[in-house]
Amino acid sequence: MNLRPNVQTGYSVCPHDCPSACALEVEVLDAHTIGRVRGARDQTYTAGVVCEKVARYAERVHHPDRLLKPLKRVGAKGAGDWQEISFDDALDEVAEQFMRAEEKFGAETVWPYYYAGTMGLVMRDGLHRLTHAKKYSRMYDSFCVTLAWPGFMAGTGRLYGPDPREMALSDQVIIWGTNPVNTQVNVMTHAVRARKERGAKIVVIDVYETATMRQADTGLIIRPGTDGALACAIMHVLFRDNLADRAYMAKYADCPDEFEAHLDDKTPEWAAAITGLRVSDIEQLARAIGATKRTYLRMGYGFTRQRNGAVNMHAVTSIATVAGLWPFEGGGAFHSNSGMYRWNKTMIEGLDVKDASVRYLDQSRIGPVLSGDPRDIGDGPPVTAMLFQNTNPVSVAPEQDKVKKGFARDDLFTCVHEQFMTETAELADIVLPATMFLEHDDIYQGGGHQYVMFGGKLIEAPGQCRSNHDVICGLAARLGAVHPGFDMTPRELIDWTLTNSGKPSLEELEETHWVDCQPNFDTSHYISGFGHKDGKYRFKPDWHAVRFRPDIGPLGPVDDIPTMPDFWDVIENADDTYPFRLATSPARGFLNSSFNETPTSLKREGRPELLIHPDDLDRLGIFDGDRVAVGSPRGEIKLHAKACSGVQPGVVVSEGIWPNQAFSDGKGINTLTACDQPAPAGGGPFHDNKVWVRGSR
Ligand SMILES: Nc1nc2c(c(=O)[nH]1)N[C@H]1C(S)=C(S)[C@@H](COP(=O)(O)OP(=O)(O)OC[C@H]3O[C@@H](n4cnc5c(=O)[nH]c(N)nc54)[C@H](O)[C@@H]3O)O[C@H]1N2
Ligand SMILES: Nc1nc2c(c(=O)[nH]1)N[C@H]1C(S)=C(S)[C@@H](COP(=O)(O)OP(=O)(O)OC[C@H]3O[C@@H](n4cnc5c(=O)[nH]c(N)nc54)[C@H](O)[C@@H]3O)O[C@H]1N2
Ligand code: SF4
Ligand SMILES: [Mo]
Repeated sequence: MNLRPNVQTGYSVCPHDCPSACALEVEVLDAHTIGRVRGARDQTYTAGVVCEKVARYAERVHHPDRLLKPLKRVGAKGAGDWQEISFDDALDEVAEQFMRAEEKFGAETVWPYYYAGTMGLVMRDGLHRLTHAKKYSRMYDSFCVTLAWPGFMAGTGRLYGPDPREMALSDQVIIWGTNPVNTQVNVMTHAVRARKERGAKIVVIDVYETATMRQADTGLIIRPGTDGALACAIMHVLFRDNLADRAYMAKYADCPDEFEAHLDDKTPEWAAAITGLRVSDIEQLARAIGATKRTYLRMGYGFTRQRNGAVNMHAVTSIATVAGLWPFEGGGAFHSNSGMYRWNKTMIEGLDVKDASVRYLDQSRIGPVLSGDPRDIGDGPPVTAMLFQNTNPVSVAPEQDKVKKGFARDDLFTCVHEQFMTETAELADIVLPATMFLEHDDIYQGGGHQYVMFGGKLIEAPGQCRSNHDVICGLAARLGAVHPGFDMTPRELIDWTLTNSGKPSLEELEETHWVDCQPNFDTSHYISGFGHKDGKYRFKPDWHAVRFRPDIGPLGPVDDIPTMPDFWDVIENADDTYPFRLATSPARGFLNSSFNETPTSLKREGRPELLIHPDDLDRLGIFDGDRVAVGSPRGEIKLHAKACSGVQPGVVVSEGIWPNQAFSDGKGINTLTACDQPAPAGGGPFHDNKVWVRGSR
């Protein structure tokens, strides 16, 4: 989209939970209003491109349903009866309820709960400061990355990789278990550039024919949770056909001979039976990798949202070591650059007042936690008071039946700080209106790229909206929480954090808008060694040592993890009662539960649907468009069937996190998903569900 030359523009950053973290140029029409939004052209990763939903951000900022005033519940929970109150009265009320809860049960009864609705460091992570200063229960942030990151780091010892812009210099880009056309559009910019300029091939591996796969040269539709088998068979062929880079491994890997022997029976035939792929497709992909040093494995989160997800991530990453791809420009394996920024977050998060003896509760297990599950609560106090920022668990958290039951508890007080009346806000006692990113200052980092960026306040907030920082500081003052961070402005916090993390000052960053933090070529490509002490890649990781948070875990059946890459069969396999496997993949128009309020997104997505193979429809006597019931061991929902030949029989896919209310019975997709803390660090196995499907009136 072109910006109009006669309109003032400002620089900003997309704050949403997306690895692309796009640098933005925003038309500022007046002190309260924005116009068009476009990707910043001079930021070399964004390169002028943003997704559709953010190009239309005016729809969200100026949405008629934005929360503008604090509200206090007057009727029953969830009945929708609210009374307007002043912001100060609302904060007084929250503080009083927190103090009362603390008096009764101790500080750990209060559980501040947040996530990445904004990725700004100050507004996302500031809630920790209140948690630590007050010794409230800590939250273990397991929704998203805890299966993926440990899997990558198990092998490499670090969480970063070859410069993502090098995808454009690659001869083969393998987009593995991510759907960037939907979820991080800029991957496509660089992958497609490689195809245009170098004739590179694009390969996509997913459980159904995604929009990304439709743009690929080769698409492999795999059974959910079986990527470890595919990776092993690829590496088997590399060894078998002398395409493995033995010289590279001799220098850079821990146990190549042992690994070769381990892979001996992991044949393409073996993997074909597990993955549902053709032997010839596996052989062909393996040979293409063996013949192409400039192969860039771009690994997403999607294929790790399985109970064996960390093992699968490690297995796929290992391909780059067996084939010796790492040293080459445009080659190697990339998942995230999140580990390279080396922030000092003491001031933002209050790390200096953190007490390691305070319990943590697992974000994904909010349902069981609120049900008082002894596995989570143990001998500790029940959770009776909560504050939510940047997250909408009453849509996005697994085991929704338990989540909703928990929120309905009369002895639970909740304050939700939000931009919209989400399903979580609907069940709150106090709702506070929040600013959007264009209305406050923050800094952001790329996960899928390498920039740190400043997004300054460009317009005034509407109504009484306050930033997360304002709310946290307002509560801290009332609760007697002490930390210098509560007395700083967001700009001061940003400047402190930048300068204490070896980055340019805020003043400099405002001038340049962004700073490139990619480590040098030899470091990014692990030429100067992998992140482990001996500098070697681990085919045989110490899974006990692989943590997401150093003070938490390991979790799950870590001792059962196979010692080397394998198909680890701990997924929720289909059986007679639950004959299908369900993945709950992202919708293009929504971002998690965000944007499910904007008109163009709603129009694009239509209604909740279940993609199912036509043969399965026939077998079940169901027609395209029929209403169907779907059940997992956790619960049952109703939505509409959509015939899809781009999925294996026996596998079903439902795109998007719609509100529960968008489904016929008021039960959304996460009614079906689970939270049983897979090894080694927990996490949401959102795409790993066994289900039955039946016709339904
Ligand atoms: N439009 C849009 N953008 C988003 C989001 C969104 O909801 N909508 N969510 C944002 C967030 S929070 C995140 S973390 C990122 C995540 O973005 P991604 O890394 O892309 O991860 P997912 O969105 O979980 O899933 C990606 C793909 O993995 C596929 N998949 C599921 N199981 C398997 C499997 O076992 N093997 C393989 N090979 N593929 C599998 C899914 O079908 C899906 O197409 O995207 C962000 N961007
Ligand atoms: N079925 C299924 N469920 C999933 C997933 C899946 O693939 N399938 N993906 C999972 C993943 S990866 C993730 S990350 C989670 C994400 O789930 P959520 O954490 O709920 O993610 P978002 O929808 O990105 O953001 C939540 C809310 O943050 C609010 N918000 C944004 N900015 C601010 C701010 O500055 N202040 C305040 N106070 N609020 C703000 C938005 O209005 C939005 O309602 O969902 C998980 N749930
Ligand atoms: S692609 Fe991701 S980071 Fe970029 S504008 Fe869209 S949601 Fe934001
Ligand atoms: Mo996520």
